[in-house]
Order: sequence, then C-alpha cells, then structure tokens
Amino acid sequence: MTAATLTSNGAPIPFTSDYFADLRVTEPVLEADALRARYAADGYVMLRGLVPADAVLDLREAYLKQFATDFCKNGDARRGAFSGRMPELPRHGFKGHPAYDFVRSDTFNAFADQPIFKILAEAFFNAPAERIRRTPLRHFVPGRKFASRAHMDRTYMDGVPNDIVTMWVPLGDSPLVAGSLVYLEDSHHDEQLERAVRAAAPMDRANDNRPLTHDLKWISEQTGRRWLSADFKAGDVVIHSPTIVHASTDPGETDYMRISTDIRFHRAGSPVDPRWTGDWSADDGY
Ligand SMILES: O=C(O)CCC(=O)C(=O)O
Repeated sequence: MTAATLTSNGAPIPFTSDYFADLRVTEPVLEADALRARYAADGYVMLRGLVPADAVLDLREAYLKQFATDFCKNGDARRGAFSGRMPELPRHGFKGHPAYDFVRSDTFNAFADQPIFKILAEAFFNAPAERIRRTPLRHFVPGRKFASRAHMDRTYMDGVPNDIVTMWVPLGDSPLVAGSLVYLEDSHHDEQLERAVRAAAPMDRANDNRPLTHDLKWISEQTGRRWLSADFKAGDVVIHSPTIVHASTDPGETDYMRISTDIRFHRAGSPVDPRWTGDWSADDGY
C-alpha cells in the first residue's frame, strides 16, 4: 500500500490523482514499428517481464553478497531487505564501495550485455546499436530521504537524443513505496519546460545545476503535469528518452532496498560523449 503523502529528498508530494497517474504498461509483444510509435508518443515504453525475473534476482543477490552478511535481513541477499545495520563503507559507488567493483565485474557486464537489451535498442533505432560503457548502479536504503532529483538524461550526456536510449532496469521488485522511478507526463514534448522552470525551481543542492529540482510537487504544479508511476516487478524494464523528465521517490515504510541500473545504447557510428566511455564511479562528476 502506498502512503497518502510521498516524499522525494524529503520534499512531500500527495499521492493523489492531481499529482500521479499510472505509467502505460506495454506487454513485450509489440512489433518494432509499434514500439517506436509508442516511444515517440509517450517518451518511454515500459515492458513488463522483458527479462526473466530469476536472472534479475541472481544479479541482485550477487551484488548484495558483496556486503557483510548482516546487511540483509536474515542474511537473505536474494530478497534484499535492509537489516537496519549500515556497514562502514565509502559512500555509495565510490572506490571501495561494493557498487564500484560490481559494475566492473564480469557478472554485471554479462547481464548488461545479454542480447535482449541490444536487440531492443536496435529495434528503437531501426539501426545497429552499441552499449555505452558507463552504467550506473543505484541503491536506496530504507530510512533515508535520498532519491533521484527531477532531471533529463540529456543534461548529463552529450549527443543527439534520437541516437541514445536508456533502459532502466530495477534489480528486484521496485514498488513506489520502496522509492521508485517516476516520469513527468509528456515532458519530452515540452520544449519550453526547462527554460520555464530553471530560474524559479527550488533546489536543495545549491551548487548542482544539473537537476531541475528536488521538489516533485512544485514542478508538477508549475508544469501542470502528473508523475507517472508503477509498482515494478523484477524483470520489468523501462526504455526512456534522454528528453523526458524523471525522478524518484524516497523509500517509505518498507524494509525493501531499491536497486536498479541504467543500461544505455547509442546508435552505432554516432558520437559518444567521451565521459561515458569508461566505467561508472559515483564521484566521477557527471
Ligand atoms: O534510478 C534512479 O533513481 C534514477 C536513474 C536515472 O534517472 C538516471 O541514471 O538517469
């Protein structure tokens, strides 16, 4: 069950139909032309059960096994509930943290390199695709008011939006109550949005001008757009455009840890932002 009020980086937003609506779900049976048409219309395509849930849970378990056994409740790294014991480690994704090593591991790269993702990217481009090396791994722990701020991927990477796709892959179930990804409805069609909100948007990180805002209620009211959400299951994948605004909510009343990765492709032969050709590190500055 979802709370009446959600938060994102501590900023509240009522979970009502004024602010939220459902993401459109696509069964992974559409023809490539229909997928492309839906992507152009919605700015995303959410594919239920694209990847076998067991393969996703294997990866979740392999990652969480890099932590001390008492990090997961009952030592169950496959479920991955938080025990309440936070290990003494460098910050998430910094050198020395398990996420830093994990994105460099054969296990992680074999998952990201499985053919289904590339086949899908090629269906979207209608042309050969290549995976972009830098692949962030997100991990949100219950009890912390920490989430992804409203942003567009194109702010973080150079390139032609039509030549890049992101596949957001929750590594395990990802219900809204555990802090999950939300998309600002039709924001990819709103060419004035960025200019309209940049100057006035509240921002909790004064020195970071990449996100639009941490305040999801404010931007929803300002743009007249709702946040589209879903309770994702292991195996679901969302393909999204570099131009759609998205963010995430804070973990709420749950012990379940939200872990996800963003697997990206570019059209083969198109220029790649050189900052994205190496492995991800959370302190690499972009
Ligand atoms: O998983 C998340 O919270 C955000 C991921 C994302 O939006 C990104 O990496 O661009």
